[in-house]
Amino acid sequence: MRIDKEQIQSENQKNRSTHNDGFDFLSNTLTKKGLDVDKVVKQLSDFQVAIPSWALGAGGTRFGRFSFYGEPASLEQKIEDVGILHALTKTAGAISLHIPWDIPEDYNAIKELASANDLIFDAVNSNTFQDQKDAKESYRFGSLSNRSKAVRDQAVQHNIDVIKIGEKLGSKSLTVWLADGSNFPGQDNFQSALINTENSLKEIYDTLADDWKLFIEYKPYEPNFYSTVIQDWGTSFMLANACGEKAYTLVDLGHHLPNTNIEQIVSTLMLKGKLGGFHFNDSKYGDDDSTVGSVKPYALFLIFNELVYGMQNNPQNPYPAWMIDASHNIKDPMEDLMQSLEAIQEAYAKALLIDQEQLKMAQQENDVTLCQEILQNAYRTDVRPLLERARLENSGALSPLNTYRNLKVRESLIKERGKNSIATGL
Ligand code: PSV
Ligand code: MN
Repeated sequence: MRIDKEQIQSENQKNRSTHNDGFDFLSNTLTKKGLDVDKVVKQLSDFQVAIPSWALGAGGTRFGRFSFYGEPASLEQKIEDVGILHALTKTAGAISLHIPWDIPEDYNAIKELASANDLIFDAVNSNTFQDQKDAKESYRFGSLSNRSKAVRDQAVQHNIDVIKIGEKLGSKSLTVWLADGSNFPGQDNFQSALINTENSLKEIYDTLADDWKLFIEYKPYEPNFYSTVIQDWGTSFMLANACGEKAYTLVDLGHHLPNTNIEQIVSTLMLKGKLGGFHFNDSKYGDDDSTVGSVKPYALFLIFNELVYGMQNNPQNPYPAWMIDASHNIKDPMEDLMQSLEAIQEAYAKALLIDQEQLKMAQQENDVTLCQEILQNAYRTDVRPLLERARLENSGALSPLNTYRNLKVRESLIKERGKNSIATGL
């Protein structure tokens, strides 16, 4: 199914004057403070976040999976879902495929469908954390780090195949996340595992076209609970440097131990020109994959402060690839993704309000109180009218969530796909 502009516009009409009042008030206030409001709205419009193909269905818990009615059962339907998200939010202009969960059959048809939905293909993701049907070797004891050369070769070849799929779709990057590690002390030799991983990554890296990038994701634990080969940003950074200039670290917000200062990691990586990609989600305990901004919105804002600073001051760092990496066990995945997109845009907008010059001066004078005031003044501003204006100017919905509900999108999807369709993925 597809939502057309007219449906969105007639929904917008209902709240247009409330929006205008809110926007005019905020715009006047910010303009008086010396802010270029049009520029901020434009920056928000330009900010696009990829939706992963595995996020459109219901995710599982460690103990079970409860499917959500009307889930997309094919890649085509997943693209349609991202198309709906993008039509409403104008923020989800890309899809990120996970291989082998979503291998296209007819590449031209898939590309046409994506472009009809105004979508591009973002990073492709390999999967050596699950055994594939009919695969000769098993990843039970690791993939790129495995003691066995045959297993490593299979895992390297899989990544090369994923790059080839991505090339046919117009993707420009490969994201590698490894589940490799050990469950018990003594099970593995840390040094051999790291050396094997580095060599395998180099083999993959060597096949990359000049305009491609390799993103190396890290995570401290899970699915292994004693050690993980690429456990932290430092290990990823070291491996990226060993591979070469097209290799970068990817930060996934959920992949940190509690209370880690993620904004400082972002800042360091951008200074070194090595922050390649970013996975958004939120968490309370571990890699919870909760809706972005649902638990720690202030931390997200502080991270965006560093991202904005880096984008403005670190030309050595490429523009990062943004993606939501969340899972939805009890909410409608589409609604959850809209909430995540809104939270991302909100944190970004608030970070754009920070008066960087004033902050620099306050830091210079060691006026710690003022530094905090500057950040919190920006954080406490209700920026939602700016987000609405960005969507409105691009023919998106003033309120994506309400429009989705008022247009009964999920009900139509259930009618089309049936109640029991199941999405491939986690
Ligand atoms: C692993 O936890 C991860 O963050 C990686 O990005 C995977 O590709 C994704 O989640 C889905 O398993
Ligand atoms: Mn991730």
